[in-house]
Amino acid sequence: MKQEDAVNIKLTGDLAQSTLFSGKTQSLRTIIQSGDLSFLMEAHDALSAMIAERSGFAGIWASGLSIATALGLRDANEASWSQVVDVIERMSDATTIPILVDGDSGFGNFNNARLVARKLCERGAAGLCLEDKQFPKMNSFVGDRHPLADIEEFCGRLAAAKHGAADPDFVIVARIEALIAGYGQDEARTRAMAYAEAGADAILIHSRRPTAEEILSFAKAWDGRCPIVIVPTKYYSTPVSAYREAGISTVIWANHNMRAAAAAMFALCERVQRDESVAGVEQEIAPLDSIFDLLNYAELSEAERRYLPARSE
Ligand code: SPV
Ligand code: MG
Repeated sequence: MKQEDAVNIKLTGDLAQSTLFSGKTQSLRTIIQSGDLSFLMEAHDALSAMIAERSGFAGIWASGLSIATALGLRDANEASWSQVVDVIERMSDATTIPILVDGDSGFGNFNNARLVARKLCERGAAGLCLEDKQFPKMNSFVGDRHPLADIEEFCGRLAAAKHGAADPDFVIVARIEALIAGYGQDEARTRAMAYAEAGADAILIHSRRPTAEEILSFAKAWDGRCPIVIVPTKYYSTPVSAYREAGISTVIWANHNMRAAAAAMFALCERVQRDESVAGVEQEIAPLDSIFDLLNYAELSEAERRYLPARSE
């Protein structure tokens, strides 16, 4: 084989897998920009990502909280950016729908943010969400110390992330933590306008109130210069029709696969430990065939027929 052909084959293989040619960045852009309310489902590893896709979700939220938890770490930047990138690569390789990655506050300053954006884009992510906090961040539902980043400095972080990704369609979402940190609507709006100006493709406005009131007031006053994304974790009982009416673009169900898995594993381990038997749980867990189906073992059998020499034994 000529060296040129070898290079071509390698390029075809690698780049066909990369986000640049997978259409995932354009798909995420379409989801976020569409006039209909869209939903992103949380996933934290390849298995949960595959299940989200199989269930019909058009896109995935790679939750920082859930990924950290699955790694046995706290959502306080204990996971390094390269650990997160490795998880995202597995999730992306295992699915065809776009992944918006929770990039916390960007793992440092503009330089860290652009490095993370570049690597995430290379490894199959469709977009990156950066929150306007300082490094190290703390989960927005834990404690009251959530120091915000300086607006101008954070605008630089957003712009650097946007320029860092090789794919111009890579989506950058700017997350506003002003309401979480105890500032009012004015501060949230000032920040949202600055971040849209800096090139954010959407604004994520976060709240930890038990009702959607402050999110809906923000949406009402917003001039629509870019789409709004929300995370109804604490205000979970508001019907999504309220978000449609408010012109919100995208809802993120942010940690529910991780919490469902934890609840199921707690219950199962407790029962098996108590009963000293798995007989009672067999009917309640995923049949092995459904796992083999999800992972497409049939394709491997087909490939064996194609590539393995037939043997007589
Ligand atoms: C996450 O899922 O990690 C988020 C959303 O950032 S939240 O935990 O609700 O802040
Ligand atoms: Mg997070």
